[in-house]
Amino acid sequence: MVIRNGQQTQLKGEVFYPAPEVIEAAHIPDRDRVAAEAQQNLAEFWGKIATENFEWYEPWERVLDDSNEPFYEWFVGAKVNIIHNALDRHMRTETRNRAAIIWEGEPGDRRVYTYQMLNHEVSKFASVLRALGVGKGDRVTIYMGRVPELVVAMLACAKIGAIHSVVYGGFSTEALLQRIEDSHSKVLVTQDGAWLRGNIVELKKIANEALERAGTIQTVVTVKRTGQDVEMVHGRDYWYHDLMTQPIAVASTPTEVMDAEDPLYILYTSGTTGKPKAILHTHGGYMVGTATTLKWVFDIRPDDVWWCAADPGWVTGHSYIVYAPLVLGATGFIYEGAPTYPYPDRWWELVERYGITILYTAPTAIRGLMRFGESWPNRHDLSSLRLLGSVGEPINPEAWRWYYRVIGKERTPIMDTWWQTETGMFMITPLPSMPLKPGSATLPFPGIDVDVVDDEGKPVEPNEEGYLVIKNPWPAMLRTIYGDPDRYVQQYWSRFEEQGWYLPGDSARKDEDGYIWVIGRIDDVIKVSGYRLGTAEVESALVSHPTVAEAAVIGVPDELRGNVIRAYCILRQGYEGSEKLEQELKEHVGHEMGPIAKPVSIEFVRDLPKTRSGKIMRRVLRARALGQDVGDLTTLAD
Ligand code: 6R9
Repeated sequence: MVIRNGQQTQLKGEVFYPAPEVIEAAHIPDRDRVAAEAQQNLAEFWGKIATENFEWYEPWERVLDDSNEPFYEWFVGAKVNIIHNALDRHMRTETRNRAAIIWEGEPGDRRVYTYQMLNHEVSKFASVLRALGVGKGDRVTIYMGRVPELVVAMLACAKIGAIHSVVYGGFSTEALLQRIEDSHSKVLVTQDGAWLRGNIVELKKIANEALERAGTIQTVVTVKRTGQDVEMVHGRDYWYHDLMTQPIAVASTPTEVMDAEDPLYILYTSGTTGKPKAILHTHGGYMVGTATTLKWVFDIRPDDVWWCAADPGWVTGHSYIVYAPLVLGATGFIYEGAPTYPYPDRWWELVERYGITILYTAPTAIRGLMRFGESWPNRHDLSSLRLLGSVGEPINPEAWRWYYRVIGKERTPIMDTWWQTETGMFMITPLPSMPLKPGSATLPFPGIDVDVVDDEGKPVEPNEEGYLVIKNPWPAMLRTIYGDPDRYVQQYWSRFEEQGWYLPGDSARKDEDGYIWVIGRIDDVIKVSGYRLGTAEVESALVSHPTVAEAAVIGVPDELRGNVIRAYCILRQGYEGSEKLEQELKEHVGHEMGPIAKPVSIEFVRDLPKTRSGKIMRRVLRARALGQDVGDLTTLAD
């Protein structure tokens, strides 16, 4: 039984009610009250939050400018730098001596950075970047594993007003090259290698390969991590530790005063067609949106040890490993390696050793750990945990229940947060005091107006599937696609142009209690182990092989990884499909794109189903692969 809007309501379906202690202990506002406030006056709602919780060099003239929609602007006219809030201001309080980052490497080495130490390192690297000619608005590509220097590099860019573009360390040559070229980055920050399951991922070697073909990079800074010999190009390549001991590394580097709407970073993500899109986020609104959502949803307190187990190279890491926790002055934990290395209890050992209080991860990781059974987590004292979280794809109820029972010991609510690279912050999510339904991300965050609608934009009946739409702007929203504003409008705002709604590209259901159940992507985006990939990228990697004339890929459901990729290839004349070629093509995709993009199977075909205008009908391939009815084929060409 819960009280909502002053009335007692019995929710339908499988419901988990939070224990009274959880509700009482939570330092968070009452959801219904704040949601009502936000609904009454959105600008006032965010304006009040922005005033009370953040420091601005100069105040804004307007909280929200919607005069040029969909190019919304937030905190217009304000001067700020997210680094001032994430580091500088903490130097004046006792937060200075608190651990900002507790880190453990895969081989078991450990480091702790207090806020003071992190600020010192960031300031020095910021001055190194300046000395290398990086200025406000310049792009810096960062291609690294999960090491503290990755966080330092991001923060150092932000401090001097440069725009970072982090490329996930699991990506490979072609993916890195494309992202460097598209962003016209001047400087690349990388590392010799990253540890993964006891092996070295040779990041510098991959970077060298990409740089043979990329013209814009003038300087490469390499962090020494794994220690093997790497090729350094004279006059272009420097070691991080060398630069940081030079006189150019000055600790008193000032933080650049930025406009609230100045770019903070770009992050490439996969879209419907073509090459990945550079999603642009800004200093002011992004800071307000990410820190507020983290504070309310995970109820972060000074004595917490927050572990967001995502990779910093994806948006989850940007928002909730790097920026929001630091802005809140929280202590975050980062682990470098694989969850099951060397044994399947590595994560649980870490929870115990560091007294992790909140764990935030992806369903695919939970399913992966679940496979090894309960005895591994049961060997460890997990009683420090008080909240759990999930992100990246819908969580299947079975994994939810296991996470809740085996890891959370039926004490810790699970925050299933729906959001995207584009939204920057949690959009549909419970707060710890809310009743939960396994598999549902529950209700929109206060101030977010979400609905599920049909083709015409009419709300669908309860439990019917429809388009998920967001009806109003929010502070951490993407501002544009960097370098391609038309595509920004086309991609996100054209489907329901008349209504002015944002289209996330997901389908969903809303149940009779208003709880939202996200079903999955309605476009050509595939989520493999929670990682977002585009069919077009994998297809172009396949076609870049000399034997392949044409390729189509689809995502099919997989128990462990959520989805896996299946590919269909038409070979060039003179080539025959074989097991050997299939293997070679998989390796090729791995080499070009990265291991996560490798198809599980490749079928050699003579033809692909296409519309008369030549678009591949992946829906038909998917239906066939799943043994389902292929549906309406009237648009099929042949
Ligand atoms: C944060 C992140 C975004 C897409 C999104 C949706 C899926 C993310 C989810 C979820 C169901 C959740 N997604 N969280 N689906 N429940 N809690 O994952 O960003 O990589 O841009 O992916 O991920 O399909 O549209 P991103």
